[in-house]
Parts: sequence; structure tokens; C-alpha cells
Amino acid sequence: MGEKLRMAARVFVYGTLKRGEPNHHWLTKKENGQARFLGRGKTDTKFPLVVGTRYNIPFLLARPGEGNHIEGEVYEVDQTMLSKLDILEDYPDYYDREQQTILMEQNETIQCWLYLIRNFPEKMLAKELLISYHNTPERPYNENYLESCPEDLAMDE
Ligand code: PCA
Repeated sequence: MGEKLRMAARVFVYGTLKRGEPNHHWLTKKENGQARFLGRGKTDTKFPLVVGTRYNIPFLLARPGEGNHIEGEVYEVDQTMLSKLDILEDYPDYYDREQQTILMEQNETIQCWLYLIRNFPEKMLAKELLISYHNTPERPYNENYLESCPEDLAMDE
């Protein structure tokens, strides 16, 4: 089977999976499968993007129309990589994922999967609504977050 046929999906990443961010190595690790960078883009629909919990995790909240057009990167991935990303994001228990329209810097419009939080406490919407996520030393991301569910974590604050 040719490489094209094995590329199963396109994924829009806006958080720790972006280049230079703490989970990007998941996309580059050969054992995880294949990922090809297609370009930078932003969501056609506005979403609230917040950094939440004491673990400083980026959350794109399933409240379309609120917040900003979120900036991120698009990757074409094979089935092996998509399964690995689902494990990282603890889909469908922690993050859900759905297809959204992404406006590429090259002006194309494409459909991509993105990970988002379906059930969240309303108070998360009172946080700063970001356009773009960057991990910083002041707010370091902590990967231990998978020890709890998002509802529990939000209660930590
Ligand atoms: N990883 C996924 C969802 C949130 C996160 O940190 C991403 O980068 O898109």
C-alpha cells in the first residue's frame, strides 16, 4: 500500500502537540507511526481556549462561537499515530475529538480532527480566552494531569 493510502486523518493541534511544545515528540517518534506537517492554520469557528488546572493544560472548550479563532498546526497522520494521540489525550474519557474546518495559512480550507473538552465547569469560561497556546516557565505544563478527570482538576483551583 502506498504512503498516501495509509495516511488516515488530518489533525489540527493547538496545544502541547505543537512544535516546540512539551508533547510534540509524540508526533515525531517513529514507533508512534507517521505524521506529516501540512502547515499552520486556525479554526474557522471561534472557540474558548483556556489554560486550566494546576497542571496548566490547554483546553479547547466545546462552546463554538465563543472566544477566538484558534491558531495551531495541521498534521496528516496514519492510523497508528491517530491511535497514539488518542491515548495521549485519553480520548474519549478526557478529551473528545471532532472534525472542524481549518483555514490554512496557504488559504485552503480543510477538515481536521481536533481534541476538545465536552464537559467542563462553567467557571472555566471566566479564564483568559487565548488565541494561541505556549508553554512558559511561569506556567509550566505538567503531564501528570491524566491522573484525574477534567471535572476533578477544575475543582482544584
Ligand atoms: N494536546 C492536544 C490537545 C491539547 C493538548 O495539549 C493539542 O495539542 O492539540
